[in-house]
Amino acid sequence: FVCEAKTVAIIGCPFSGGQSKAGVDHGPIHLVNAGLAQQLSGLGWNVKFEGHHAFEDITTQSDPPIGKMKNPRLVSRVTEAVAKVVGDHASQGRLPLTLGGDHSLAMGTIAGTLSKHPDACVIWVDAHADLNTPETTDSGNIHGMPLSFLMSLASSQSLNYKSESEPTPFAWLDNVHLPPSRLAYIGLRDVDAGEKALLREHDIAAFSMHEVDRYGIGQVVEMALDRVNPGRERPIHLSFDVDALDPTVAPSTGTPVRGGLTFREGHYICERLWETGLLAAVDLMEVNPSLADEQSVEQTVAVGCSLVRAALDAPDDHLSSAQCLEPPAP
Ligand code: HAR
Ligand code: MN
Ligand code: MN
Ligand code: MN
Repeated sequence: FVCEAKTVAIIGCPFSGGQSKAGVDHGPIHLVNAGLAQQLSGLGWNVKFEGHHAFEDITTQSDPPIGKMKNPRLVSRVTEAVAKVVGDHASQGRLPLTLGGDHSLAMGTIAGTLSKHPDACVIWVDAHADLNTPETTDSGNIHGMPLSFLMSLASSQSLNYKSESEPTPFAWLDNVHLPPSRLAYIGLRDVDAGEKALLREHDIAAFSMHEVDRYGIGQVVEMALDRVNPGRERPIHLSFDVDALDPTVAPSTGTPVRGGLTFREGHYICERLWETGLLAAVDLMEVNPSLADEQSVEQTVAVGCSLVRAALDAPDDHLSSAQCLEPPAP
């Protein structure tokens, strides 16, 4: 797999139903208004952007919780629609860039990627594991659960949402199975007890901030790739939650956690994944322009655009090897 067609499809997803704080649905609008499309054109990309997906036709009469899950029908329908949009763009040879919105959207984006590239792997950059099942969740917010659905952990572990009088609204995911061996995390530092048990049980590659400190980001990205993409031939789906960055770098987000990635560490991940030539799709999630002062919002939106440019080969931001200086003699 090589992503040759330099066409990026921006999929703006103003959606907040996977969590309870207002404003994250404004994230994609702010990112686009900051000039993201023009910035990507400036990098030589052919940019396809036809307005944000408002999912207006998706309404649910009533959407009471199923077990602890909040807004299950709405999240299911929106993510199913996102999966189709992402899958269609990928089939047309475009690189889907999805702007969130909350991270429940990744249920759709990754399902969409897998529909075109069944052998894809996922690099999930986040302070959180987003691995809860409908049983292990405390909050009931589905943005803390997308990976359990994608890896079919939810249906095996929590049968009680299937035994409701109606069938699970997530039936559309029944044929989507991301193997746990094809997921690697970078940046974790706020993982629930139930999630830790699942990480262990399924032997999932998880590089927390402890490993970033210990090995450095360069080593961590290689170790992550060695786990999920040892032959460096699988397409890579990058799902970047902006809260992976330290709150001093990206303050405008719903669930900030101190001790996060630096500006450079976040960018390095994006640059290195682009450099593999295997990047198949990118998500940028959880930018919430309602949760900070104006300057912090501007900063977070600018960092978000900058991460996307780094993932899409911003040529000015790193020197070609020919221009690199020799390292100093020891
Ligand atoms: N683990 C907690 C929960 O399940 C918090 C999840 C917060 N998630 C995000 N996405 N911001 O990473 O609710
Ligand atoms: Mn706004
Ligand atoms: Mn997340
Ligand atoms: Mn997060």
